[in-house]
Amino acid sequence: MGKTLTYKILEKHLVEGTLEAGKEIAIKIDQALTQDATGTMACLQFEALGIPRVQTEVAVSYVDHNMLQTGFENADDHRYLQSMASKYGLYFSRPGNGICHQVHLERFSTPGKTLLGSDSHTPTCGGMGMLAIGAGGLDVAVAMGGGPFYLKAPKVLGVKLTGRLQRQVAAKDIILEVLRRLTVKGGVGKVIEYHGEGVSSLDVYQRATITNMGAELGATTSIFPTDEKTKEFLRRQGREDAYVKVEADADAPYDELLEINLDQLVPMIAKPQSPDNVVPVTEVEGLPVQQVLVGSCTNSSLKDLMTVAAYLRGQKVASNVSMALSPGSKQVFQEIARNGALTDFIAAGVRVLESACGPCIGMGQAPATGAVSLRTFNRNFEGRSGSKNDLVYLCSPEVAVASAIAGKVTDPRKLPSAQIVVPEQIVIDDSMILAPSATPEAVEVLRGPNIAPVPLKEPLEEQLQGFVLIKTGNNVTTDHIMPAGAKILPLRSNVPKISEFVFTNVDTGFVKRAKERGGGFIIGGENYGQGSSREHAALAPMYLGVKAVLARQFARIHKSNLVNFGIVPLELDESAYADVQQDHELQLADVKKAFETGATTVTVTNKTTGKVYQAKLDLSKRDRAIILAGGLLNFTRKKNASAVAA
Ligand code: MIC
Ligand code: SF4
Repeated sequence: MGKTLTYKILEKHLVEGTLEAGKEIAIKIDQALTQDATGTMACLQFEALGIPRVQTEVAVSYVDHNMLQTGFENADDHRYLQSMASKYGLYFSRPGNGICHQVHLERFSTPGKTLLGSDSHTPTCGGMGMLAIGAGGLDVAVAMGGGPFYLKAPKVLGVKLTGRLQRQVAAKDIILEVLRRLTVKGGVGKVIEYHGEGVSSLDVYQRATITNMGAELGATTSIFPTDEKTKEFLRRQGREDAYVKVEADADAPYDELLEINLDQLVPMIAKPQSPDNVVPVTEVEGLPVQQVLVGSCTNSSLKDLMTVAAYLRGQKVASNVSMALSPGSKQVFQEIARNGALTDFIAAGVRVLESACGPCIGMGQAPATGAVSLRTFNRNFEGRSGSKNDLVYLCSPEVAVASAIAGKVTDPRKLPSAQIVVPEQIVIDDSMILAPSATPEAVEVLRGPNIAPVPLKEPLEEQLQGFVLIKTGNNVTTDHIMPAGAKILPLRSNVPKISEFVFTNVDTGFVKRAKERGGGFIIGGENYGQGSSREHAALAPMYLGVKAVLARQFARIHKSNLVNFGIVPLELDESAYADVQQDHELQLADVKKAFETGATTVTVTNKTTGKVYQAKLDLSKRDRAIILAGGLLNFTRKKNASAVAA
């Protein structure tokens, strides 16, 4: 029988385990990426591992998230990251060079290779036929140190594309349609593999939009095969040597199948406040819009901006709309300046921002009270924009530009025809990517006062006892647990300080309660911890004394982050979840024993209601050992120490 592309790449990189869906495997990582918001922790953790030089073929430290330097904190972080990269062997993509995923796609992505990144949208490079996976910073630090990456062998969901996109229908509409059908938890435990005759009509920019936003499905990653379009993309990047043909066999055994006929697809939009709240644009047509933003790692490529420019040329942004735009990379920015698209933007009244994540992570452009904001981004979780009760809609660049001109949500098929030209020759200039030092001994790592040491946890106690600090519903995101934005992002290198903001957008009493009670438990619903890879959503609760999270079910990256920081993740059935409430007192009497004996349940006594639950303990042997040790750093150090002693 044939093989899927996913399993072909996994097979080539397999270090431990058997390739059977659901079983734990370990794979070799060829490339690693970090960004500044998760990167300072990842780099501090790498230093704590005591390995002198990164071991992956390529490792790149990007600065793209924390760019609003309203105090010394972000600037200090940038300086730390630059000196650390130089000493330990990472390339350093300077602030201004662009969003990590866009730059990595342009300058480093290589078909058939594995990429691990400390950002949930790392799958963007799946558009280049890479197996590109998002993870917590500590997992990336370990991979940079030469360790393998552990994951459950995924199921493979094949998406068969037939037909061809019609005029003004975009790649974004494909992924919005997949989200509409599968929901934000439809991809958990799966790789989404695109195939079928419709693939060849999509260029790499379009494929990357689709794989990027596969993160919103909760998928392990998404991937496309390579072909002439891939070759063409690499040729324009002056990297045709990197081309390798990778594809699934014709009889590849997909665990599940989905088919999308591109001929019939229409422009789509995700309504507030979830990326799977998707409807055809026609359903909300006419809704007055106050803000339109083009950018983010989903839709800020040269093709996207040339599309927006083509329709804006000679037009003005409506007087009720504030439109802003961030180019995905310096390459894109330089090109639009060179070919005149930038002039079209300025003339139309667009506010042009620097090449960075910007408003996507709440760094500026928070919308006005009650304002409808249309964004080409990937997430519209509550409050992520920086404004409470925000109304963020997610759409394609085509919908964004049509609506910006009209001042209301507009079906882009009403736009007049325009010629979209993506330049044949682009200027390649890597001067903003600094190579590591050839004399690392001479490099001093520069740390500012905002950079606090990574807190460590004690080994797992015999029993856990305490109060429920909060009970949440389903699909709680890491943006709910550990918000970002202009006020909080600068504290990413300082866990004691950032922990003051845990759950602040949801429940302002959480931190006080956690402190008064000396820690305790969190109760979560389904898909707990979806969204971003930020390990601060585990690290900061750990710092506040959270000992276990008992949820109906977890999102993949967050569950790993909990394990990495020694917090026990347990799964509750429906009746236990219904019974347990905030402020109840829980006792997990034999928790350590359960970890040691390989038990698959832990007995939880609710001392308030008198009920006893059996919570599911679904962790591999290695995960159990990590929690017993008090987290991955302790575990790795212990392992390294015994290796040295042996
Ligand atoms: C995001 O889009 O939420 C982020 C900011 O890029 C995060 C990483 C972070 O929180 O630093 C992600 O997607 O992993
Ligand atoms: Fe940056 Fe937004 Fe992409 Fe996250 S989703 S990497 S914040 S652009």
